[in-house]
Amino acid sequence: MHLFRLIFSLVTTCLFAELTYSADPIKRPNFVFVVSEDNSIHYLRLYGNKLGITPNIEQLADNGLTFNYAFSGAPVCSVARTTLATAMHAPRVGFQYHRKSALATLPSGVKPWSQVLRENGYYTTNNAKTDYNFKVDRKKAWDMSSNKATWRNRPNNAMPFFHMQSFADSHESRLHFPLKQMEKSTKTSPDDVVLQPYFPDTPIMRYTKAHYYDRMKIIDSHVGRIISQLNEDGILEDTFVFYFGDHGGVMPRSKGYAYESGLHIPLVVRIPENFKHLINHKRGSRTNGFVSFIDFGPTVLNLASISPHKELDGRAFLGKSISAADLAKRNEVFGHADRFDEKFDMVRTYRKSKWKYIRNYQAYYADGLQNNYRYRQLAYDNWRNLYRADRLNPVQRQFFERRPVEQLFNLEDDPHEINNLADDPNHVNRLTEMRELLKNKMKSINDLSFYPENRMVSAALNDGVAFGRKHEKQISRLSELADTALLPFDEAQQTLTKAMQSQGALRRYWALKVCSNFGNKAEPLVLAAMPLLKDKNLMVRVRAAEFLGGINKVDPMPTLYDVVNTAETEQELMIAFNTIVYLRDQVGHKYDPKKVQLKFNKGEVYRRVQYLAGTEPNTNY
Ligand SMILES: [Ca+2]
Repeated sequence: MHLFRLIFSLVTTCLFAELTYSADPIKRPNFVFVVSEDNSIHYLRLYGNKLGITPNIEQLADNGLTFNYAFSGAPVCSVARTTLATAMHAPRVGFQYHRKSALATLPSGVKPWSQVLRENGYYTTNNAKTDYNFKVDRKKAWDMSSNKATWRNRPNNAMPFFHMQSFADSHESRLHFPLKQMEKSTKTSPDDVVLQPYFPDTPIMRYTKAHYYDRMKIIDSHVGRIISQLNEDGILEDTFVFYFGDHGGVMPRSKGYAYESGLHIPLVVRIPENFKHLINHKRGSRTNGFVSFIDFGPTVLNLASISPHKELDGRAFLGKSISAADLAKRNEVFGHADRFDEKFDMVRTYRKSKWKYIRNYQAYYADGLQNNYRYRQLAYDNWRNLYRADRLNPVQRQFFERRPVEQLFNLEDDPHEINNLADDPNHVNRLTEMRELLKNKMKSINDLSFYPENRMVSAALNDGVAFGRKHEKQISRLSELADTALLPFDEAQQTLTKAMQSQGALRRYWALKVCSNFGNKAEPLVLAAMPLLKDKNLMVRVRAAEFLGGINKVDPMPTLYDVVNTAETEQELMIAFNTIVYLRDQVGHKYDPKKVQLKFNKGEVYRRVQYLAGTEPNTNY
């Protein structure tokens, strides 16, 4: 009997080995992504911040390549993670809103690249966060996606794998502590932290930052544990380990904002001994080459010798045919920020080397506009209270005031993006260059944010890329109209007047947004805008009320009550309520909740309703 078992076992082992060999004749590397939530480079010693002591990540860097300039594309989870999973720019496909109010379908033939790996013989696992803004069959994208997923479950040890592991110990929610928490001391001393210059120097700010450094130490211990597991399994030197943050964060003015604090993430790639021939960098080195989340998928596919789909936006930054010198030459990156929960924005950024250009399409909304989730962090509340008490200097006040339509920063001199050079005559040429670079990028992707979210959801999400191509001219014309905000007002006036009288609702809509960007300067257009308070298109009415109420020419609320009582979709209601909060909090109009009876009152809409009624549960006190 024993002999039989032995023979059976030998036969099956040989057979199995034979099958494995024929299915996978070339040994291919494994990949592990270790992802920490919500942290920018600003919390790591590896990036020059001495309180960010993370020895395991540093050891990874000693055995790998550190990217001085890695970016997440968007400064928030679902948009960034969707960009990572698809290798496509979110506003090109229709997954730029967080959280999504509807899921986008990927263009025909495009799959999440984890699925492509899987179809090419990889065992693929995700533990566990997905947060995708597109339709996906998770059973096809991953062999396992849950908090039990691990490479250790693969059917045989010869099978190459891709494992993605997310850690939430550095997530924003970890800073949603009550005031009482500050009685407990932090490992990092609050006295030692250096606050960003736009923060008031308060005990809450200092404690929050010290506490976050402590959270990063926990992340570091998780990184160490993953490395130990790979070592125990004898596969560390067969595995590329990528450590990175899923986007920046997470003190105020980082997560949710397209500043470097929201976009500039740490990235270290450990180079395994057995595959170092694929990499043109020495272990322990650093690169200045710019890489972004769209590039991660193509990079993994390249290292696994798989060709990416031609629709993907990213390009590989490691692997055969990519030299260290070529990578170092990459110095441009595109960023975007749209709606975050119930708070709307449309910001596009372009960075080239040390120059950062920001285009605020709704510059009249202050960065600090209410977002219930953000304001659960005491530091936000603390900052806003001091603003209201008029106890801040101009740099600290900016967060709560309207923004310039365009901003230009020299990040080498001004890493915190507080000294806007867009109006500086010495930088006219640079401004023009950066403006063109961004404009070309946005045109090349047919940016779908030129449609209000309700329109995008109803018309574009079946295939955003195809929709964008079909409507390329319309998007381009809307972009030109939006850019009249960059002209002196008297040069823009005629175009805006004409657009307000256009048959096209989108032109009327954008003309009014541009007027809001001009603010009081657009007073000569008040009469032309008045009839649009009764426009047949609800969203045009919202923008008319926003412009005219924004400069105190009308009481905008009756128009807005009428809109929210008529609107039927979540997207229309979210847009209208965002305007209501802006007009109430920032401009000072009175809002009466009793005038409102909604057909839809859930999710993000409900958050606004709660906030406006003063019943938003504040967990802090
Ligand atoms: Ca996140």
